[in-house]
Amino acid sequence: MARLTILEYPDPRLKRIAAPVTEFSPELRQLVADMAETMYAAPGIGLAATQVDVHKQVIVIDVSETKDDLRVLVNPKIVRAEGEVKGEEGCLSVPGYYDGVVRAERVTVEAQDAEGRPFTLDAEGLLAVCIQHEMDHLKGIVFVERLSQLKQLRYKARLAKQKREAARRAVA
Ligand code: GNR
Ligand code: NI
Repeated sequence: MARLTILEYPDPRLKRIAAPVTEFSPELRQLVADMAETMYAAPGIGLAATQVDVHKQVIVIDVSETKDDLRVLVNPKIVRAEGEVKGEEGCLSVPGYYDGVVRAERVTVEAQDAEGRPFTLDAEGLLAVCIQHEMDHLKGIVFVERLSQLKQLRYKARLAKQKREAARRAVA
C-alpha cells in the first residue's frame, strides 16, 4: 500500500474529466487500496481518483464514525435524485476552507465494485452529499466552483494572500 499525493485547487489537473473503467485488473484493486489508505490518513470521508491525478471513474467513501465501512464506487451513475439540502462542505483539495453547498437530499446510484460487480445504492444524509461531491471531482468540478462568483473571488484573493505571505516568510 502507498499514500498518494492529493492535488490542491487550483491545480489544472483537477479539471480533467475521468474516463470509465473498462478493465477490472489487479492495478485497479491496488489503486483502490492506495486511495483508501490516502483517504483514511488525510483524514477524509471520501476521495476521488481525480484528486490523486488518476483520471478514471473511481471513488472511495467511508462516512462511518468507526472508519470501518469502506465503499468503492467504480463508474458511478446517479439514476435518481430527490429533495434539496444545503450543508457545509470541505475538500482535501481545498484545505482550510468550508462553505455551504446545495445538493440533492437523496440519491440512488448505480456503480460497480473493484471486481466489476454492479450494485445499486440508496443514499441520504452525509453519504448522499459525499457521493455527489466525489462525482463532481470525476467531472472536473471542485466544490468552490459551485459557490457564488463573489465567494470564488474572495477565496482566490485569500489564496493569493497566503501565497504572498509564504513567499515573504521564505525570504525573511
Ligand atoms: O473529507 C471530506 N469531507 C467532506 C465534508 C462535507 C462534504 C464533503 C466532504 S468530502 C471531503 C473529502 C474530499 O475532498 N473528497 O473529495
Ligand atoms: Ni473533495
